[in-house]
Amino acid sequence: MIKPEAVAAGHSGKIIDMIIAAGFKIKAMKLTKLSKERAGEFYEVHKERPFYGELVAYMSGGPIVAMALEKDNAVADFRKFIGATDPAEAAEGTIRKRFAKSKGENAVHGSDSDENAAIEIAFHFADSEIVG
Ligand code: IDP
Ligand code: MG
Repeated sequence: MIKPEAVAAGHSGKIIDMIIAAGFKIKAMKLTKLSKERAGEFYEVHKERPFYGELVAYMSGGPIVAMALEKDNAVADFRKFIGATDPAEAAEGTIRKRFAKSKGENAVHGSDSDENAAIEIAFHFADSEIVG
């Protein structure tokens, strides 16, 4: 996902360009807005964390761009490509180093395992919205 503050700042096109240039193939993509309920469900794993309420408000606060991406070793490569959660710790050249504003408002989300990628792709897309 491209997160709300990055979409609002007009960074979507640049981020999509970088994703493609890094060798990821876009299999599905949509601009959408998550309700509080949907954002809460997406981040349910963080329910007990102190920042959960803030995270749900932020992620439902404006449009996001959701994508399903394909690449060999996609999950690990995408996490490396976006950089550390906190932009202060993100490596040079990463999406978060370039676009993140803070540890919370950090421009992009990337799935953390193949299993969660499958769950998160199904959260955003019907099978008919994913190209073969
Ligand atoms: P990740 O997005 O790099 O996988 P996670 O630890 O899974 O990082 O956290 C999910 C999201 O929750 C982060 O991307 C960020 O938006 C938010 N978040 C994480 N830690 C904090 C924090 O300490 N304060 C505020 N928001 C946070
Ligand atoms: Mg995570």
